[in-house]
Parts: sequence; structure tokens; C-alpha cells
Amino acid sequence: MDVKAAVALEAGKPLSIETIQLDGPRAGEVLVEIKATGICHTDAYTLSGADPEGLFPAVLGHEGAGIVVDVGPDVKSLKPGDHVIPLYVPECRNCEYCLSGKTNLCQAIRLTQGKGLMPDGSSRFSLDGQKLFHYMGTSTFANYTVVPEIALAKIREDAPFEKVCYIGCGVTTGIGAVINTAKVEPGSNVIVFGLGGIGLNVIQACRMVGANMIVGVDLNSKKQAIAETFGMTHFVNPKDVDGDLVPYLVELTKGGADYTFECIGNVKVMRQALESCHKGWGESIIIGVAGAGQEISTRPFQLVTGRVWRGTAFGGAKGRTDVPTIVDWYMDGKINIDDLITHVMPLDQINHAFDLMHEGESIRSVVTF
Ligand code: NAD
Ligand code: DAO
Ligand code: ZN
Repeated sequence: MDVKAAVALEAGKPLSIETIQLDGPRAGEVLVEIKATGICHTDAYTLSGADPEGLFPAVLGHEGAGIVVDVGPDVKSLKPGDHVIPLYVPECRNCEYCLSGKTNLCQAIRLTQGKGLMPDGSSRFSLDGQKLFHYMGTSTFANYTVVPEIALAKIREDAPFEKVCYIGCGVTTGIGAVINTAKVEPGSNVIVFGLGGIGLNVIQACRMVGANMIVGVDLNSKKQAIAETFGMTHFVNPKDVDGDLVPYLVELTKGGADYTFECIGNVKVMRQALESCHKGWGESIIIGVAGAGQEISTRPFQLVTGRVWRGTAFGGAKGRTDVPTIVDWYMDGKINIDDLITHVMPLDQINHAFDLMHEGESIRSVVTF
């Protein structure tokens, strides 16, 4: 079938709006009509060419929501008409990783997903006969996509696509990092580095679990107002701090934070986040994705004296199990998504969404189809 898509033809170039061809779903696969998709920093990272795993030409996008149109053979858990959120971390419930109970990093389709292909090693997308790569197993920058059954969370039908698409990445990543990865306790003091689409969700989850001080750090002071509405209690712009940031934050949190979150992807900030933790027990969670080849460093004595460094992917969430619950939280008014979606636009304006992100003008832009 012909579908409308924003195609990443080459690294470093704007997306190209094209009519492309999509083959129907094969065994274990599902055809989904995408109704809305968010644009995340990670799409920009891959499009820039900085992502060592980035493949071109490809259909990017990993933060979507839509409706099942057709299912391939052997699909049992979904049927046409079901509302779904595609998952870039699948949940097969059967692999060693899923069964471990220790991680959300299902490996059932990892190898082919990382190569931009469906589990049988082929692509469903093409443009005038040329193969296009899938992206993160989701490729939501198209009005129809094919996704493995194990990479789709079934959600309630009254949830608005243009809001809950954000649960496909940013919301779940930020909230999950607090609840699943750090397991922040009531009364904790936390520091959140980077008040963008991820960091603001970390902040709202910290408020939800009853954190005490919620310190936000950002170079852009325009983020202060919205972060305060989400629960930030103290704002620090590193440009306004005389001297080193770390001792300033340790002093502010009276000995260091119980938990810190790096939501930028900057290895220097990752070090500051670790070293702003409380001696003896503070934990720093890396969420940001750093540029290719970059490395983190600290003095090992920081860890010897009890600080802990962790990372999290998709907030440690098991998508098919946890995403429907987060949709319920939104529908029940427990979490705020509406105020984070600052721009909504049609697909042919998607490059403007990338401009807004780079200019620091948007929190989340959403494309509706
Ligand atoms: P964003 O661009 O919306 O937000 C980043 C914020 O950091 C901005 O407000 C910016 O002003 C601020 N900032 C930049 N440099 C800074 C510095 N040196 N000190 C303080 N503040 C600084 O990005 P986002 O969408 O929130 O994504 C954040 C990171 O999370 C990205 O690296 C993204 O790739 C990553 N990410 C990770 C996962 C995961 O599962 N681990 C999921 C989604 C996104
Ligand atoms: O299982 O080896 C693996 C990788 C799983 C993918 C995790 C990606 C999470 C970080 C990228 C940001 C996503 C938007
Ligand atoms: Zn699995």
C-alpha cells in the first residue's frame, strides 16, 4: 500500500515528505495506522548522523499511537480496531531477559531491530523500489507502519492519540526512571539535570512519589516556569553559579542528593550528577544518550564512598505490561501530559518540530495524521 511518510534519506539533511510503499504484515507482525507521533531528541540524534547505529534511508519515529488495521499469521493478542502504542523496547515475556525479572531489555528481536529490519530480516518499507530501513522497530513518522506483535502495547480506546503517543517514550522514560530504576522514596532530595521532555517527566514523578527537594538544573532559564508547575522546588542555572556547580548543589541539598538524574546526554554533566550525590548512598541515574564514542569518568573513590551510577532505558518499563497503566494514570489525571505538548502540527511541517527542539522553544512537538 502507499503511505505518507517523513523519510530520513541522508544524515544531516531535513526529512523528506514522500509517498512510500508498505508491504503487509507477515507472521507475528501487525499493520498499525499511526494517528499521532511525538518528536524526541533521539530522532534528532539519529538524523544528525551522530548515532553510530543510525541507518539511512530510513523511516524514523518511535513515539507513536494508533489503531491496528490488520494482523499477520500467528498474531494472537491483537485484532483490527485495537488501540496501540508501539514499543522500541519490546516485551516477549519469553526470552531469558524477560524471564529474569531483572530488566526490561527484552532481546527477542534485538538483532534485527538494531539492523533496521523486521524479525525475519527484511524491510516492509520501500521508496520507488529502494529498500528503506525501519527505526527502533517502530517507524512512527508514517501514517501506516508494520510492528512486531511483541512490540505493541494495547491501550484503552478513550485515550487521545495526540496525547498518549508521548507515553511511547518521554513520559514512560522519565516516570519509569524515578519509579522503576531509582525507586525514589518519599522525603528524598533529588536533582534533575536537563529540564526538557524527559527531565520534566522525572520532576512530575518525583513529586508524585513525595520527594522533598526537587532541584532542577538547566542552562536555559526559560525552563524554570514550566518546571515549577511540574513540582520543581529549586532552580539552578549553572551560568549563575560562582565557582563549581557540584559543591554548590551539595551545599543546597545539605550533603548531596539522594538521587540525581542526567536528562541531557552530556558526559560532563553525568559526572556532575554523580558527584552531586550524597556520600554513602546517593544514586545517579543516566537517562541521556551521549554522542558516539564519548566516555564517562570520575574518581573511583566517588563509588568507593557509596555513590552509585546507574542507567535506564525506557525507564525500566516493560512496555506491554506498564504502558497501559501509565495511560490510565493520564486518563485519571494523575500525570500531566497536556502542558508538555507545546506544539501540534501536520506531517509536512515535521522539520519545523526539529527546529523548535534545537532552538529550545518546544518541550514536545506532536505530529497528527
Ligand atoms: P531536550 O532537548 O528536550 O532537553 C534537554 C535539556 O537540557 C534542555 O532544556 C537544555 O536546555 C538542557 N541542557 C543542555 N545542556 C545542558 C547543560 N550542560 N547543563 C544543563 N542543562 C543543559 O531533550 P529530551 O527530549 O528531554 O532528551 C534528553 C536526553 O534523553 C537525550 O539525550 C535523549 O536522547 C535521551 N533519551 C533517553 C531515553 C532512555 O531511554 N534512556 C529515552 C528518551 C530520550
Ligand atoms: O537491548 O541492547 C538493547 C538496546 C535496547 C534499546 C534501548 C534504547 C534506549 C535508549 C535510547 C533512547 C530511546 C529513545
Ligand atoms: Zn523478551
